[in-house]
Amino acid sequence: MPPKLTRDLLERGRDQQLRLAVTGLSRAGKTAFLTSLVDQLRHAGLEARLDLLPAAREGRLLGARRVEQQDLGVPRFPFDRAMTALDDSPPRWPEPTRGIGELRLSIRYRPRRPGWIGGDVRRLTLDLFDYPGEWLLDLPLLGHDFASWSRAQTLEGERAALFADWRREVAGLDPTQHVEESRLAEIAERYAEGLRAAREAGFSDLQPGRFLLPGELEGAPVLQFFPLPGLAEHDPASLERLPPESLYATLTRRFRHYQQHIVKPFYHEHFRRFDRQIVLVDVLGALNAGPERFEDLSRALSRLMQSFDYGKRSLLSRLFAPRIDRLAIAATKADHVTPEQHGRLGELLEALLAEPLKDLRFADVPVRALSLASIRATETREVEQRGRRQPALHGTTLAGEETLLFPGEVPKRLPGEDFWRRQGFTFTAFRPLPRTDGALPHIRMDAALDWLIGDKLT
Ligand SMILES: Nc1nc2c(ncn2[C@@H]2O[C@H](COP(=O)(O)OP(=O)(O)OP(=O)(O)O)[C@@H](O)[C@H]2O)c(=O)[nH]1
Ligand SMILES: [Mg+2]
Repeated sequence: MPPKLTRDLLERGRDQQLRLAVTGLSRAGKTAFLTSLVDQLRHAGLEARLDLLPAAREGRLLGARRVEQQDLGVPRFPFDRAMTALDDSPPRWPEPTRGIGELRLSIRYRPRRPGWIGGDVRRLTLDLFDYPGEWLLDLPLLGHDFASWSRAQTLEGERAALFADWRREVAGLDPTQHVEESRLAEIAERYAEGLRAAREAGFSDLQPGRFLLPGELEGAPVLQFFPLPGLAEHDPASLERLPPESLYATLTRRFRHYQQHIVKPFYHEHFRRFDRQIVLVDVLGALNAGPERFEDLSRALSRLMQSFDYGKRSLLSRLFAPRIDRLAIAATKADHVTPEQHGRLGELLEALLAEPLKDLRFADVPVRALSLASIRATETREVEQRGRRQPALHGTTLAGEETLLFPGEVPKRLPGEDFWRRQGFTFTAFRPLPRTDGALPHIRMDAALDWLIGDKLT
């Protein structure tokens, strides 16, 4: 056995290795979270503010270093590029992620009670990986065949209008007939346009993900399929008997190819073996986007979370079939609201994820809900208004304008009609705050770290 693999197995056996799933849809804040996590741990011994992480508070956390990642065939997570953007003048946000990136951190700490194994300083290896959020939504697609997937792609309300061109084109198609290759490509392009428009309009539940971000698959026939409406009117057995050149059989083949050759490898190579998970959700962004988007996000996340294995770990499962035994759900970008609203944000997230949380409780997997800001973009100020002191946020907009604002109230429960009618929440995108004292400024990254890895640092 190669020495690296033996060391990996030994570390896993001793539980000194964790693989953390940072799960979140597109723009949820995964890259910002990973960048901040690495930066906080690198500065842990000195400048980072990590009071909610006992190992750091007690001075036992010595720091972290990037080491050679597990899979050398996967690109490295572009940490340096992200830091260059954040340290720019004015600071910029890291770019949206276009492909997969891996990262392995070796964290050094002193245990509370030094034992004889490994001396006074121990090491925890943390494996992390980043990917475009768009691709994540393909995981639930693995549970479908072409017919059931087609049925599940319902288009209602505003979404239906965004797909109007595609719907016009697909309306006249007969699943039993042959359709020219170039025509299929055109209709698939109309579908991709619909998906892009829906993303632009703030919707989340968008499949297939590679249509939005094809990477090296641009123009390949495997991306030239679309759901077929009206299949329920046909007898399923007779559909299966249609000749290979029929529209139904052609689309089924392409759908299967997409599943087998694109989604499955992505899932198997990157998403199966996790020990811990943090689900990042841009709750405020969804609140800002209105009721239809908000529900769409809730539905997409519920489906998505069914793709992960949760449960208690044992030595055997740790080595051979890892399962997520602890989970954090986090509302990101909490610096967009004043601190007294942060608690509500976590509660609202719990309401948004009520369905998957029921299943997790049943599987007896501990979950913690919190709100955080991986990289702060605002500072809280007290402002006097009509004789009352009130908290407000100060930040610089992306256009460079210094702004002081009262973002409005976050509802505690799933918002009712009243909230949406008032549209009581304003969301302004800000530049990240410049770094002052070493580590990136954050809110509750230390609480998230404590929940996710703190028990391994004792
Ligand atoms: N104010 C604030 N904004 C944030 C924070 N984290 C992320 N953002 C904003 O959200 C945007 C998206 O964050 P990313 O980390 O790139 O999101 P992602 O999940 O990696 O997105 P994809 O790579 O597209 O899947 C950033 O460009 C920022 O504008 C935060 O802690 N505070
Ligand atoms: Mg990203």
